[in-house]
Amino acid sequence: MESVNKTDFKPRIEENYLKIVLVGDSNVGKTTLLNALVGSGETGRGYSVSLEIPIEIKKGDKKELVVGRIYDLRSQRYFPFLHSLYYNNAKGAIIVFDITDKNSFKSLTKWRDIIWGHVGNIPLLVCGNKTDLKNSNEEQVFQQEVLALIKSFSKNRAMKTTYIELSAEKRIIAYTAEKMKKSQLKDIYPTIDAFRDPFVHWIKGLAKKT
Ligand SMILES: Nc1nc2c(ncn2[C@@H]2O[C@H](COP(=O)(O)OP(=O)(O)OP(=O)(O)O)[C@@H](O)[C@H]2O)c(=O)[nH]1
Ligand SMILES: [Mg+2]
Repeated sequence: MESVNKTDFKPRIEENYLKIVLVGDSNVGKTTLLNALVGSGETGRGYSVSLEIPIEIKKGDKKELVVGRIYDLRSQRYFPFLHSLYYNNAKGAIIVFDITDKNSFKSLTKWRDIIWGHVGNIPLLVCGNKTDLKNSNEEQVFQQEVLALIKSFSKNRAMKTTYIELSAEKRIIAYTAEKMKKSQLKDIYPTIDAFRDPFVHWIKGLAKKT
């Protein structure tokens, strides 16, 4: 008896896109981060490029396919006038700074204000990049400073601001503020999938919230 249409019994899958904007001062490594999440190669051409990270989440008894789409402006310094369009409809934002560049750390508050000014208080993921240069640079930003600032960002917010310290160039995750499984707490993530893990985790949180 194969007459029943089996697809009727599959869980309903809905496709949603979550727009995530990537911001931060020039030269902090935003494009390098996007490329690291892709694994290799080009993410596209034009003034803005995007990367899609599909994830599956459960809402009640229903499964949903959610696609996190991370946008990067190519050399944003040339396109400041695009900002309003760029932020339109964003559901989350990744703010990158360079742990060896204090000014880029000081800019975090500016970026938060720009984002929240355009689209309201969407969740933020802060990335401290270039952790591979930590030991060779005395000007570095200390983790306690970052965590204190992030805590202040998280006050009275539905979703806490998260912190990840990483090297986009070497594809290393050095620290995540989120509690993760023990197997994921190694200093060096050997594969692309593992490098993506904390990002996927954050996007899942975003998807559940929206
Ligand atoms: N050592 C080290 N260098 C990095 C890392 N990530 C990026 N860089 C370098 O930093 C420079 C800037 O990187 P980009 O990814 O172009 O920076 P961006 O934020 O996209 O810059 P704009 O597009 O101009 O805003 C490049 O020379 C990268 O090779 C990292 O994790 N470690
Ligand atoms: Mg760039």
